Amino acid sequence: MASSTATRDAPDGDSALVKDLVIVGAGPAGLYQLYKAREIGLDAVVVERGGGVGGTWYWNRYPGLVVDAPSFDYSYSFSPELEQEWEWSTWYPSQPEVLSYLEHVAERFDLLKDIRLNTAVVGAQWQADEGRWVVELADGGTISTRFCVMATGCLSEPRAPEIDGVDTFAGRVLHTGTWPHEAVDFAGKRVGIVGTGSSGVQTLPVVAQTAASVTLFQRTPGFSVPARNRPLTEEETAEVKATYRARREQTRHSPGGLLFPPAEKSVFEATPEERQARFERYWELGWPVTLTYTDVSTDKAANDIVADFVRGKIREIVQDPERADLLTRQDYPIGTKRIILDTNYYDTFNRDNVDLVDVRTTPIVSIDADGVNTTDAHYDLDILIFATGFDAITGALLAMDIVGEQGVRLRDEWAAGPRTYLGLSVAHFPNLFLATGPGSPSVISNVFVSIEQHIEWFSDLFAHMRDHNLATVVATVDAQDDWVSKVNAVAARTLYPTAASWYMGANVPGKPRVFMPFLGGVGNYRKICDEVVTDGYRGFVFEPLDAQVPDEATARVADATTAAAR
Ligand code: NA7
Repeated sequence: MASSTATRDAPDGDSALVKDLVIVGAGPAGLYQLYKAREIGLDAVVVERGGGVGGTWYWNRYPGLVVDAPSFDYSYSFSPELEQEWEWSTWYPSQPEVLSYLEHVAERFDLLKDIRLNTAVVGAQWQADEGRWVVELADGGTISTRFCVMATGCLSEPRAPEIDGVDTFAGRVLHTGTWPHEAVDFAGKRVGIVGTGSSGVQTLPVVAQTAASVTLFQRTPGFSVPARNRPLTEEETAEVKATYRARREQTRHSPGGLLFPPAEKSVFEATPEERQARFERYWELGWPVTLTYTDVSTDKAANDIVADFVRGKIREIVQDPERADLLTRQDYPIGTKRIILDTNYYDTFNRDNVDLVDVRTTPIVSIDADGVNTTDAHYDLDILIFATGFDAITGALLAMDIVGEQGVRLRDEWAAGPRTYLGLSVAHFPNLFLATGPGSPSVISNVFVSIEQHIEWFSDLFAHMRDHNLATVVATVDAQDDWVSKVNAVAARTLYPTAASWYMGANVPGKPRVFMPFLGGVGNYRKICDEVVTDGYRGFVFEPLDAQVPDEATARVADATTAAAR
C-alpha cells in the first residue's frame, strides 16, 4: 500500500487531506493503532478532540480515581522495552499515572507528529465510487481515507441528567468525566455529589476530607469492595518484569484479561465455613468477590450469597443503621453492574460532615441558585458534582454521523441497539473498524488486552489487503446476524441482562436496552477472531483494488484471492 500523504482539491475548493488511515481518538487504542499503522507502512493520522493524548484518561480525572485493573496488566504489552522501562508506583494505577504513561508512550514512539489535537470528528461518509471515507471535522475540514478506525472509547461520552434549573445554580457544576485540569479546592465548601457508581464512590472520600459538608444523592447503591491499593515494592516489580512475557500470554488467554485465580466450583459445593473463609480472603486482598465461585454470575441463589456477604461487610463498617440500610438496598444481582473498587467509601459515612440522601424515594426535582431540591427537602450547595456516568459503548460512535454504503446511517442501523460482526466491524460500513466496539468483550475485560487484540487484528487485515491487492472489506449481514445472536445467547445465560446497567444502555433515557459486550471471555473471543482469519476472513467480503463495484464474479475473485492466502 503506497503511502499517500497528500492534499487534493475538494469540490468546494478547500484542500482535503488524503490518508490511508484515519484513527479517531488518541486514547490507548488510537495510540497503538498509529504505532501499528506505521509498522505496516500506512500513512495514518489520529484525530483527537481533546487537548492532549489519553482519551478517557485525559478527560476523566476526578479526585481519587483508581483503575480497577492492576498496573502491571493495565498497560501495553507490545513493547518489551517499554514494559521494562516504565515504573508503576501502586498496585492499581491512579488516573495521573495512567495519563503520564500514555503521554510517555506518545513521546517515546514519536507519535505526536501524526496526532491532530483539539480536532473533533463530526461524521464520516463512505464514497463507494472511490472506495474511500470522507471524514468530516468540526472545524469544517475533511480527510479522505481508505480505512477508518474508531478508537473512540467505551466510556468517553459523559452524560448528566436533565434537571430543571441546573443552569441557574450559582455555584460550580462539575462532571467527573470532564473534570477540570487544575485542582479543585473543596475546603470549607458545601458539596453535593449525584451518583454512586465508581466515580461517585471514589470521589466522595477524597472530597469529604476537606469539604465543610458533602451530600451524596444516591438513587441505587453500588456494590463496592475495598481496593486495598498500595505502593509496589521493588522486589515485586522486579519479579513481574522478569516474567512479563509469560504474564502477558496468560492475560491474553484468560477470561477477563486479568490474572485472578479461576473459580473452581459452585458456591453450593462449598460448606458455609469454606465460603466465608474464601469471601473474607478476597475481601482482604481487594479482589472481586464475584470471582469466588463459578455460578455467581449465572445463578441468582449463588449470587445472593455473595451479595449478602458484601452487605454484611457494609453493615459492619457503617455505624448508623439507617445509612447502612440505604447502602445495602441494591435491587440487582452483585456484579451485574460493575463492581466498584473504593478506598474508605463506607467508612466515610461515619464522618459528621457527610450526608446520604435517598433520591430513589425522594427524587431530585429541580436545582436553583442555592442548591438541589428533592421532593422532600432543599440542600444548600457551593459545588455540585455529577458522577452520573456515560452514554457507554455506543455513545461516542453515535455522536458522529457515520454514513455507509447506499446512504445507510449507523444511527438508523443501530436504532434498536448496536449490531456488529465480532464487535469490530459493521455490515454496510466497509473499511471501517471499531476498537472495543459493542459485541466484543470491551468493558467486561482489562481493556488494554482487548485493545491490543483488536488493533493487531485490524493491522493484520490491512497488511493482508495490501499483500493481496484488495481495496475494500465489509462484513456480511448474515455473519453479523449470527454474531449478534451469539452475543445475546451468551448474555442470556447470565444474570447481567436483569440489571438496569449501562452495559444494557439503561442509564440513558430512550437508549435501547440491549446487553452490549460479549461475555464469552477474552481468551475465547481471541480464538474466534483468529479462526475467522484462518477461515479466509469468514463473514467478510473483499473487493479487489481495480474494481470498486463488485459483481458476483469479482466477489468470487476476491474470495479466491483470500482463500489462496490461507
Ligand atoms: P455509572 O456507573 O453509570 O454511575 C452513575 C451513577 O449516577 C449511578 O449511581 C446512577 O444511578 C446515578 N444517576 C444517574 N442519573 C441520576 C439522577 N438523575 N439522579 C440520581 N442519580 C443518578 O458511572 P460512573 O462514572 O460512576 O462509572 C462508569 C464506569 O467508569 C465505571 O463502571 C467504571 O468502569 C469506570 P442509577 O444506578 O442509574 O440509579
